[in-house]
Amino acid sequence: MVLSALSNRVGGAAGAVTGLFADPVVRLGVTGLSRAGKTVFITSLVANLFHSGRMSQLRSAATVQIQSTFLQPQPDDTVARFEYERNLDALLAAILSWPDGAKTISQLRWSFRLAPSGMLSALSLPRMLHLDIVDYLGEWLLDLSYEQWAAAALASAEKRREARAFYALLSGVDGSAPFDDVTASGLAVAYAGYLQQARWAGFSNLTPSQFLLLGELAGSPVLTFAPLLIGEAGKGSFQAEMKRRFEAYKSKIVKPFFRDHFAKLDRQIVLVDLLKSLADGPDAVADMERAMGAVLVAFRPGRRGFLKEVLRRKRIDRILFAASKADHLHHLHHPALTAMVEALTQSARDKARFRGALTAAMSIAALRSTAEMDLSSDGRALPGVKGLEKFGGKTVGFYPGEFPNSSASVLYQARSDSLDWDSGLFADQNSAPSQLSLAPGVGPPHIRLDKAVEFLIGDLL
Ligand SMILES: Nc1nc2c(ncn2[C@@H]2O[C@H](COP(=O)(O)OP(=O)(O)OP(=O)(O)O)[C@@H](O)[C@H]2O)c(=O)[nH]1
Ligand SMILES: [Mg+2]
Repeated sequence: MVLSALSNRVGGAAGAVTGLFADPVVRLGVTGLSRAGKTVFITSLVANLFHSGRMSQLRSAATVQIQSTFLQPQPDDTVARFEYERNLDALLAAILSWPDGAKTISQLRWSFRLAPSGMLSALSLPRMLHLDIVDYLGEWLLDLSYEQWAAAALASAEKRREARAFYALLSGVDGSAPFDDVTASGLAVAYAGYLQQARWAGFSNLTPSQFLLLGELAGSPVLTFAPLLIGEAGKGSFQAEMKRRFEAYKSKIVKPFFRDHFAKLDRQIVLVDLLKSLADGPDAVADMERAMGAVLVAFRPGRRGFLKEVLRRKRIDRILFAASKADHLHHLHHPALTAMVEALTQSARDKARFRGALTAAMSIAALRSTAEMDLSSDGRALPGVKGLEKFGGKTVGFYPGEFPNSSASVLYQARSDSLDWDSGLFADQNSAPSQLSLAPGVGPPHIRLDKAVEFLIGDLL
């Protein structure tokens, strides 16, 4: 019932606005590694803007600045539309696998009709503000050379079962031998196959992320390369051609993306699924730190390189770094989680602040699918949560284990190749979202989504 009410408004409102091009447009980027929670964030955000009953921290809503909000047709002809309706259906039906998996970028235009404010408000007409929400994958290769990327990619792949077939092929490749197309495409297919499987196994740090998409460039040289063990190799060699293709990939795919999309963003949220990495152990946190390091390069371009050039004219003025899926933890653990995101993104935040951007770190859940409960063990009360079991559908209580309370120690252990956390095991809850039945006027349940939105766009409303 709620769904159809939401859908109706989507259909009915489109095209009802005049002056489309004169009104201010704000572009909000939503990024993170794959599975970080980008799709759920945007879906829940839009649903909660439609029905703002759970958005009390969004001050503008409380002060009735917002007269109405609605979706508009996607304004950018060459970018996929973010499939809000389909994603909302999935969210309301508690479907676990999301339909729009790995798409490089998709976008949605959301418009606000705002009450006039100021001294002449009685004489003014309502204002319009368009918010373009851009969902894009964070795994881009930026200022890395082929050698640096190959070393990092092989270091991650080496430890993963999913990479065995690729390694078997790689061992037969001689980088100094003359280039040949058949070997190159065999190796690239094996490498893409490994990335695909590693993605399903839940790994992050899967580059180049475009290998995970089947686009029109599949099979072309810019997407037909793989990391090699770097050795001596001359002109015309297999290694030299892999390096050339890697550079072509950067200039033909990465650079246009940053020029056409990233460089136009005004506001940004970076989502990080830290809990999953914590549960997978120090190794996984180190892996995610490396991957995030690559993502965050975009927010602190160096003195030289194409990024600096592309981003020269424009800068993002607010960036929120958010740990997603915080509903997996009792609220007593949220400050420690936030401290960890702060530590992980420290240098990017410092640099962004230096460039004049406002930054913040938070723990949020775009879709709350648990409730808090006290569990007990040996007479000790443990702050936990309860949620639906992923397979089986029973409600179960969950305590993650001793939550590491020092972010410095977590990062130290991750960086020093520890096998397990000092404090013992830490588990991530893997509960299923429960079937949502929404009361009129309220969107999906969340944690601090309203605070996040207030930080990101509250000043504009
Ligand atoms: N409990 C809980 N689960 C969440 C939340 N946000 C996302 N998830 C789950 O995390 C998984 C990934 O979420 P998505 O929103 O699809 O992540 P994504 O970043 O869009 O993933 P890709 O598009 O594949 O890169 C899904 O199974 C979601 O149900 C949240 O706030 N709470
Ligand atoms: Mg997604």
